[in-house]
Amino acid sequence: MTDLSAFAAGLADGSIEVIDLTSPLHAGTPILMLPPEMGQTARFELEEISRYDDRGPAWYWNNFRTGEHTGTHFDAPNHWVSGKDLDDVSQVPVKRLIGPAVVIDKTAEAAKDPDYLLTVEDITAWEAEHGALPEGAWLIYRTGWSARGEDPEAFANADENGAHTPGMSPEAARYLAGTGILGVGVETVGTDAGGAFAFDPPFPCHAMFLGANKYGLTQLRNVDALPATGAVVVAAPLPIVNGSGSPCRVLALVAR
Ligand code: 23J
Ligand code: MN
Repeated sequence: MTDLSAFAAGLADGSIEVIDLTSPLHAGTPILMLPPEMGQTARFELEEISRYDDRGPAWYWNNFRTGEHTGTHFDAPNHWVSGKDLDDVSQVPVKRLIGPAVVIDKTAEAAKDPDYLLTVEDITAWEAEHGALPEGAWLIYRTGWSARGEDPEAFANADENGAHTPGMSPEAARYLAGTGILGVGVETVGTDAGGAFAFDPPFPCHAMFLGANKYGLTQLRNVDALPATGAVVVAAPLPIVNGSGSPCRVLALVAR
């Protein structure tokens, strides 16, 4: 048996489980809100073309409108000025959409402090326990935030000072940008913390990861079903030519 036929057999008999890390995409899916003077991303919207009616008697179909960065989505390097000459979402090598997943769990910290920032010490402590971050890995930063995913207000967690959602420190972003990981996947609306507009540099995860030809995955669900190491994550953004990102189906494969 080849490795690939063993893999197919594992999928068929359930010894390899497929877990959907994607949030459902609908008009109520939370979106990022930037300061009002800035351009805003669009919500997801469906526009019915026909539904087994006189516009099309035997078929149902829709047009849709959405921001590239709406819902569970992929950040391509050209999304940020630091990566402006790097790949658009259609140019990302497909080999770099799939990799081993490592999970750093800061659910308890984020429950106590919604502005919790992952530190370099958190990452080096994880590495002391589990080994160095593997080359070509997706780093999944688990915060428990997806429990708020169907409540846009709780998900944004904003007050007069802006959003209070967990993220990573500029130093942690710099540290990770220097590793061989593919990118980071988060449960929140974006890879940066809610307060990251005011960080130095602003939005450090976007600035450093995308500038280092790495990627972001957002609004992940079900990451509590992943082991700390050993899962494989597959990210499938649409190949939008010149696109800066795309809504994305994200699947994890876990051995049971
Ligand atoms: C544009 C500006 C700031 C941010 C973002 C987009 C995202 O989070 C995103 O979806 O890429 S923080
Ligand atoms: Mn994005």
